[in-house]
Amino acid sequence: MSLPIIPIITAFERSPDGGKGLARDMRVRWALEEVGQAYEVRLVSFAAMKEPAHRVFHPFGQIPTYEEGDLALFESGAIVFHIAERHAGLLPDNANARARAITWMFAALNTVEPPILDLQTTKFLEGDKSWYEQRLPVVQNRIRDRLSQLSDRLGDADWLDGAFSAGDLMMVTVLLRLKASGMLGEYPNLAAYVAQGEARPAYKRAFDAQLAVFTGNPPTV
Ligand code: GTB
Repeated sequence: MSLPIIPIITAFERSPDGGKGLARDMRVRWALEEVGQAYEVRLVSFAAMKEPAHRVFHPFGQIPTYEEGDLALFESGAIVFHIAERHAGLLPDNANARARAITWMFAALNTVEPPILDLQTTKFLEGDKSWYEQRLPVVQNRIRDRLSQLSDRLGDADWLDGAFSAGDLMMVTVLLRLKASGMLGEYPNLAAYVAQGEARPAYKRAFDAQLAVFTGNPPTV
């Protein structure tokens, strides 16, 4: 009888967000918690991330990574998709509904996240540029376009397409990066959508686990 494989993920040894759950290991932790899969975490420093030992797992020297026996993955979207494919609970059984949930995962990563990342880049890396004050509202309005479209589609539904899915998990984690900006508050249904995601027990367990990296002694491997 073979022992069950416990996946190992990587996360920041010291996340720049101070434990707010904004780094991308959070979406992987959340997915694992949703499906009830135990996992271990290997914490890596910024320096270690760039070393060959980590680049074997992540060619771009980043977190998160995912190891499961002889399978090694990187890219949070691919990792969450893998978890959702291998376990029940994050993708519907119906083939069309499943395809739509996967579509929402891609929409979160390819359509909604890029302008949000642009805002972070603008704020944190371009604040000293002469054109910063002109660029900031342009970037913010690109986000508002996406939020407004997403808000229209969500309407008063709880989730994007029926039951909670990996598409919602991904979208909520992407939108959470806007929390500090106050922009989510301009779209009450999106703010409620995100709050509903955060209220899920699996989200809370994942959040607490990453916060423990800052406040206590997280389990390490
Ligand atoms: N496309 C990849 C994925 O989805 O997995 C992107 C991975 C990525 O950007 N990883 C970041 C990283 O390793 C951490 S999550 N950065 C280190 C490096 O590139 O050297 C991005 C992130 C970082 C910090 C905050 N924060 O402080 O709030 C939030 C998100």
